[in-house]
Amino acid sequence: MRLSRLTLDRLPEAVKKPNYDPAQVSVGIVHLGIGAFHRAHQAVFTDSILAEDVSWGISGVSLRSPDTRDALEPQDGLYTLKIQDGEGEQLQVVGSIVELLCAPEEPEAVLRRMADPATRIVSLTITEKGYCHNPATGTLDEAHPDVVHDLANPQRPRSAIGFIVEALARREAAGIAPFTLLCCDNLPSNGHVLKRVVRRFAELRDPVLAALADRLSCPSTMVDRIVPATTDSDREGIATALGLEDAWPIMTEPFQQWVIEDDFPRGRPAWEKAGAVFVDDVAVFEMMKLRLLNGSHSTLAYLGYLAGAETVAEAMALPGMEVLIEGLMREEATPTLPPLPGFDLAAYRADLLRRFRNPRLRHRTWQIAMDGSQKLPQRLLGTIRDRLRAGAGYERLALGVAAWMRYARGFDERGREIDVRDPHTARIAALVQDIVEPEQIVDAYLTMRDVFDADLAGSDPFRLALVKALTRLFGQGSAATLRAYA
Ligand code: CS2
Repeated sequence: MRLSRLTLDRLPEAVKKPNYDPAQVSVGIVHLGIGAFHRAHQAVFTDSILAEDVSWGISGVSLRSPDTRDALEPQDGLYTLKIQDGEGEQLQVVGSIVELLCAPEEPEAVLRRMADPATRIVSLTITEKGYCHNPATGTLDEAHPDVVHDLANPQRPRSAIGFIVEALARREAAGIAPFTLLCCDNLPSNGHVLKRVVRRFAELRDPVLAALADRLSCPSTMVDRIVPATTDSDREGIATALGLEDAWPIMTEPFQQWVIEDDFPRGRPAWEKAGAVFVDDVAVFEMMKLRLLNGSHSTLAYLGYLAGAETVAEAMALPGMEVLIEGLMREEATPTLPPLPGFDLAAYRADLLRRFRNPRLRHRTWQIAMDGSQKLPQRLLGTIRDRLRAGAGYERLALGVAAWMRYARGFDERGREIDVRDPHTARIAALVQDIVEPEQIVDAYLTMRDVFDADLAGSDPFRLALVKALTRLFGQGSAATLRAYA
């Protein structure tokens, strides 16, 4: 038997259920990128407030595969969230997603839903590469195949940006005010980045649309919750605990954080009642999270993977790793952050180390290692640029970047091929696969101007720091390099 509205009352007592009738919920939000992260984060905040206002249900859109729709539709959108750490676990069934759409198969249905007057917010978790932007500059990549496609076929878009601009055009034509665009991806000033790429795309389509894009509200947000990909053994465990099948449960940690700029002209759910924090300016929080959490995560992932650690917790247990990560955060990244009055950064860092050690989450280093070309600029390179300007050290950050260079080259320390997932896998392989000298590898990577801007690429000290770190990684391997920090 399957989890669904009909079987909700069969759930064991200990499982938290929606405190509203999911059948009464109507769509107020269209979410693009209905992956695990959204379902452990924004969908859960929304679930908490639906009892007070059923008009904020979510229409969840996949921009690529039909998998999520096909898994959740037979369950009326319901799914289980398993929240766990060393201290225990809690199961919760979430009911805020009331419609599932797959954009490539039903683009008209998606556009109709986005253009519907009841849709007041369009939110996004489409990952860094979904923005079709140049990660080093944050501007639209006008040569991106999806951008080129969507400009040529504006009514049959593929990219999130193409859908947004077409939906805005339809709303304008029908006299319906625009929705608020809510970016929930790990990008610095994510609302600004989104607005910039949407505006540029609109301008390339039609200058009238550019004026419309200028008036859009795109609050920035900082989102945080660690959400590993679901495995088959997770599914089995949930089926046993519920006594019902759930085709796609989500695993996560107790910690959750959402900091949002309060700029929602068409209204918004009272997410603050579920713990979200509304502020005037999110930039500082975003920078803190990207540089401390995500910068550490990427460093852990590349070094950990190379040293044979399958999960983040295993990587944290490698001799020297925790000392390295702690030092990276405290000595190298923290001094680059703007002041955060009243915020205890030392406690935040200690909490991050504890979260990385979470023994119950099997968060694969390989998962975090994906899309490095899109992640490194805001996670490590911006921090390094600030350290260079300040004449300060950045050895651990450089080691993280060098570990990416070693990893993305495509072979592990035993010469086995790595399944490198990155929009630029082929380009990176062509650049560096046949080179063995660390100096030449570094120089080849530094030609990637969409990752390393001209300043960084032209910096001799930076280049030398990378060569030094990469030489250590090739010469001694990752585990021995880490041990030197122990
Ligand atoms: C991770 C993030 O996969 C990754 O790159 O660093 O998804 C991380 O788990 C989240 O940002 C935590 O909020």
